[in-house]
Amino acid sequence: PVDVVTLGESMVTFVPSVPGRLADVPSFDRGIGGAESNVACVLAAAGHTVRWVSRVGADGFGDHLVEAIGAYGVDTSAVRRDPARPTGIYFRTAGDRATDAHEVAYYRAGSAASAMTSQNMDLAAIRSGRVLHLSGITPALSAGCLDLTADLTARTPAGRPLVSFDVNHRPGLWSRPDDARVLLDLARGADLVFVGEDEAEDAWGITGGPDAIRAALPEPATLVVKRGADGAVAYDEHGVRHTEPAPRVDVVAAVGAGDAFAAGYLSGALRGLPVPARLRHGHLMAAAALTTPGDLAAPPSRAHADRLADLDDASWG
Ligand code: KDG
Repeated sequence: PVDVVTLGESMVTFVPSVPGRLADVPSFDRGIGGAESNVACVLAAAGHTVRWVSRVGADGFGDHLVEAIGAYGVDTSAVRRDPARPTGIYFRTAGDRATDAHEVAYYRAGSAASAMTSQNMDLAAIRSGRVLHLSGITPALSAGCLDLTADLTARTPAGRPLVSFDVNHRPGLWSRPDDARVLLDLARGADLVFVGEDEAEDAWGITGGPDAIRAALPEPATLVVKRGADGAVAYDEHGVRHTEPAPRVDVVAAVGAGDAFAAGYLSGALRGLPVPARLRHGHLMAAAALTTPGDLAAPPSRAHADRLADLDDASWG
């Protein structure tokens, strides 16, 4: 089997090279985004076999996504083309340096990916990797996408792949009021969960930090709580808590950093590295994303990441 299968909507992104209001931006640089394909691309760059599963329109933007994601070495053979629905796209501002607040304009309602369901997707193929990586963006897209995510995070069938779930709460995408409850239920079905400390507070009202999040979410064998510049905390399947500081970087844009972090962590896990090294690889991949304007940065190679992860503790945090 491939190491990792990811499933989710990807979009062609339009991000300006200059700061300013969306209303004032004269031109945009084209890129690619989509939390789950971002994870796939970073994993492929780290030398893993990865398949990205989705639906895109039978249009030029769909061609671009399949070609660009494929160029990272990701297997796109299971991506289906929908002649009746468009590929999603989105525009955002370069972001405020101080607050990293972005204005975002999505054009994805009714997209090909939003029409994914358990009926029109090949569940056996989606479950065919060692790891299945999902995120809380997919269930926000439509009722069918929510059912699909629920089926894939259900603790059946026996022998399912390790299910990795990044909470990725995007309040602007949800059209139902119980998004917090839905995300908590989905996370409970996963084996490995990534969540931001601020995200857990915004979505679930958990204010007590990583230990309080673990108390509210004991089911996943492994829980990783991201604390931005303050590092990350992992609770492993043996009940051990690991903390790892993050390297200091000048943030250009935080979009995509969580995806890169998840990919770095998963890469370390697939290679059997100890949990602190998994967190370091997460931080390193996130650092690459934090220091570039687009959603997806060119990550360091595996050999380069290994050298950085082996730097002594004084060089970290
Ligand atoms: O994590 C980054 C993603 O949010 C971005 O690439 C776009 O997938 C995306 C979304 O739905 O916001």
